[in-house]
Amino acid sequence: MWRRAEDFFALPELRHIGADRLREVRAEIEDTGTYTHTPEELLIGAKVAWRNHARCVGRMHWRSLRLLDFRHCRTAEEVAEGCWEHLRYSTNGGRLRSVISVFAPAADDGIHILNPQLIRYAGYRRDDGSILGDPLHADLTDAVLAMGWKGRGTAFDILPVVIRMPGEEPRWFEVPDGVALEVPLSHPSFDWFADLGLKWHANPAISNMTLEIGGVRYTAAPFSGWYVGSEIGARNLSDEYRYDMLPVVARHMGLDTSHDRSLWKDRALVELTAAVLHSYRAANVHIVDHHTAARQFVDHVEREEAAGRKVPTQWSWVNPPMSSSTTPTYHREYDAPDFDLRPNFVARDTWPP
Ligand code: NRG
Repeated sequence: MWRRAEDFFALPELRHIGADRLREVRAEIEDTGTYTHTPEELLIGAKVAWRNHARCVGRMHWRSLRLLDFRHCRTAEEVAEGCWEHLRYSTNGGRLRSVISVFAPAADDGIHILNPQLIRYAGYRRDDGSILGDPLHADLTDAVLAMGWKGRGTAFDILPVVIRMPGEEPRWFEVPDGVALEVPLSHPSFDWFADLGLKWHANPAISNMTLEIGGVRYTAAPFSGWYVGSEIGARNLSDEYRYDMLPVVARHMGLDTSHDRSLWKDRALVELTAAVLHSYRAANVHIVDHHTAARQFVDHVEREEAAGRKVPTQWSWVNPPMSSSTTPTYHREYDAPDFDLRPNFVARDTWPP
């Protein structure tokens, strides 16, 4: 623990922290086996973890991260309240802000938010083997149904958040009304599009990654910025194993879906993503298109390199799922992803296993 703490305090961002504080940390580790970050150390650690994370294309904004310090929460109810506060504060009525909410670190087991994100749509298995809603969350939906949750049975039911406190059984908490902002989708020129009844949520709050700072593991540390339109249009609503909407959109567009050469998938993908960007903008919910996000990321990489820092990057993750070759992220190479670099965000196993 001391070795990891020492590495952390050696970061240039923490140069101003004096030898007194280091002695204090060392004494606390000798006494208790761990130590407590000050709010300032926690925020700097979280910002650098973001900057270090090889899969994030939004890293240009790492300096603007805000911290909600929920380390005092002791019960599952208090953790759930903290999650709702995270959603209210970071969604900010549509003017999304980059926020991380940090709960108490793990002694051994730790607090776990078992959902991959704070807002997720249920996927209900039907008798014929098909799924109503988001198939990605069919297992999670089965698990909460088995725990006594009852959904309304629509294609966009928001799942409860499942929280497991150390040594306790998991418990679910319904996301309160008004906390999860959603956007109904329409298209700038296709009048029929709104009748498809599609929508998506405003806030992509990731809740299943552990934040590691200076040897301390924050197993519950949900964070969020804002969506890139293509995450929704070119993945969530279009992947065959998600909402699989391309055939429906293409048919309404009158495209020839009988062979691939008509590029009906490509054309439907563009219009679906255009609808997402149009609808979020019309609803005053912040979102970024993949061209802008890519340009910002490449600017960030160049500025970091000029500052003498590496930018470990996973090429396949920072490139958008559509039109990649029209964005600058496609046409260059990056420092190799370095998932051992600390501080960082570390992925956890999915639940249920
Ligand atoms: N693709 C996922 C969300 C992943 C994180 N994306 C962000 N994060 N934009 C999805 O729900 O589509 N963020 O913190 O802003």
